[in-house]
Amino acid sequence: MFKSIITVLIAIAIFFSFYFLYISKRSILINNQRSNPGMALIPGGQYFIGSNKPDSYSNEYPKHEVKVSSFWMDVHEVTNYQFMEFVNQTGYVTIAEKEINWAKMKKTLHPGTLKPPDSMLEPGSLIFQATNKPVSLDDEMQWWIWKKGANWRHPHGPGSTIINKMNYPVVHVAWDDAVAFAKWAGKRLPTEAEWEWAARGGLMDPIYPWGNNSITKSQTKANFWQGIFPFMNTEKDGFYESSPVKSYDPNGYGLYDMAGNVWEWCNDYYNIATYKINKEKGICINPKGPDKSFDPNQPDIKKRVVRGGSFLCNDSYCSGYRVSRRIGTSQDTGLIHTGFRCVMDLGKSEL
Ligand SMILES: [Ca+2]
Ligand SMILES: [Ca+2]
Repeated sequence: MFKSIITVLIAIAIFFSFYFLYISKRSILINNQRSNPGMALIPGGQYFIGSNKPDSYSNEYPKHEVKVSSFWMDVHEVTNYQFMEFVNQTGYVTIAEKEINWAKMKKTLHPGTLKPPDSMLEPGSLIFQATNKPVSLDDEMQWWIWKKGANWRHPHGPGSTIINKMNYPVVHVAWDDAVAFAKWAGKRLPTEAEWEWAARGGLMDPIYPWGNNSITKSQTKANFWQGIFPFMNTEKDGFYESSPVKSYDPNGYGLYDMAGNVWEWCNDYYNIATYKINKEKGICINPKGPDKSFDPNQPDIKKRVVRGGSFLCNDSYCSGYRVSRRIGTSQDTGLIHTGFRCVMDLGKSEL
């Protein structure tokens, strides 16, 4: 009897030792949160990435199990102010600010691709222009136009400015620009698996970062396109294009604009078949994406994954604000609705 009481006491002591170790590690993490201002600690976990819901796109199938480790994530998209600090300190020049080197570009394209007009090779970027009537949505070049001189400092081209938009997300940044910023900041771009896990905000299989309430029927929770895309925008959410970061409620992890505002670059190459390939592997631990990109519609273009949708998304067109929605974007292309946020691995003392 006495021996069994001792055994129970030892078991209780061991349990509490581990419990207090866990609590102290947790408090270290919480305390360290102060040392990573502007970032939220995203606890690691295991989940089924992708979607099999009726409104899903084919590249979201099949759902498959992934496991991600804990990491830090910027609570908002990188702002013009943050990007300006980076440029001021490093002299970095974005891709949209440089002339396109046709000889170099040609090597990455399908043999026989014709040289575009010289005007298309001058520095510039893609901006949105509403149509003057409702149009069919099968040709996006109806609302995208190449604007000479458009870049992160001049989002709508020469004459436009970000002077009063320091707390807006930086745009017209290509994937390489985002990677350069992340390195300078001592961070990195999130993987697609990390991004989706974080967007879910701790909820079980939600459609949106806030849960399952329809984006059109619930109180405004994100900056997207209301009305008839790309013709008429009612601006019910208050913004025609991008909005200052943190304009809407955060998700369960304290992350803002994980739906809408601007699309966010992930580190992964975009391959339409990534999920099918990963499903065969069993549980994918911290998946980093495929070795190369592949989009059957544009097989010669190197694409990276972007997530979260933008101010141009609505249900009739892309529904990019769904947590599982994924598209590929040419990695050297800047767009007026694409930005990014960064993540950081936990330090050794935090593991
Ligand atoms: Ca809007
Ligand atoms: Ca966003």
